[in-house]
Amino acid sequence: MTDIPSSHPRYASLKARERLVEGVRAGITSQAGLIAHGRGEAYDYLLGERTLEEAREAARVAAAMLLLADRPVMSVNGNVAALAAKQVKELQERIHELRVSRGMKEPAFVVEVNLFHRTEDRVKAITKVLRDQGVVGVLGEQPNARVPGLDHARALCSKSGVASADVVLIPLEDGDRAEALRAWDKHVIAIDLNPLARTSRAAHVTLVDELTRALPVIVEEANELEHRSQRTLASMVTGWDNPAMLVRVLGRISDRLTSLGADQLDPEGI
Ligand code: PTJ
Repeated sequence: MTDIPSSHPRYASLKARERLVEGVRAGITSQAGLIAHGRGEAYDYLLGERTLEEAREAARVAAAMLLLADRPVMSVNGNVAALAAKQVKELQERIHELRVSRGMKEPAFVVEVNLFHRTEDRVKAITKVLRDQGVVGVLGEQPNARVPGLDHARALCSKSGVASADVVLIPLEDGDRAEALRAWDKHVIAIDLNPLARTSRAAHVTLVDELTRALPVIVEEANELEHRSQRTLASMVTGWDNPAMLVRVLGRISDRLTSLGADQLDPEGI
């Protein structure tokens, strides 16, 4: 890895890039994953590289969905494994604990490796990264179901994972697959920095936020919901208006661009 000084103003961003480049070398991340990350970075810059109030609100509703679900599943790909295996473990663990304490019949929060550019070697490598981090019951190595409407290996999934899930959390998902999951009657939670992406628009709830920031926010919001009734959680979910939230995020970007433009014209600015 390149030695990046922690004093560099873009330290966190450069480290994330390094983790993905290393992920490609280790056979975890696809080369296309590097391009996807670059697109995400551009949107993050427009958002101000912080968790917006809209993302926190979405995280609260996402947490409610994960606590209420009969069978919640999180899908993990090569970018997620390289950037956020630790946060995946923390989210799985906490949601499981909260579901146990709420007396859910099937408290497990299943993690399944689902790849767009699927190769069996990458599935194996990602599964190992997740297991080494402490993620339990990782599915994906032996797919025995298909997402309807998708062709090729990107349709593969597991009967006891995505296929039987009622709620699916999809960080950094391809738009086609997100739409196919929704058409399959799954309740979809997306994490995507691009509010215009088909994934963001197809999801029932979208966290327009950077993955490594967003996953801990879902944990924080789930903790806040610990003692709320099932009824209260259900009304949060039914009251959520995802398209309206996406419009608010676009408004934030537009305001930020306007204010950055004004700062650029002011030599004292920025
Ligand atoms: O590992 P695989 O084979 O499953 O492939 C994974 C990628 C991400 C390459 C694949 O799903 C893909 O091609 O995705 P897309 O269609 O490029 O969409 C990825 C979305 O994630 C884009 O809208 C990006 O803006 C967004 N994104 C990228 N990095 C981040 C992100 N969103 C949140 N946090 C990030 N760190």
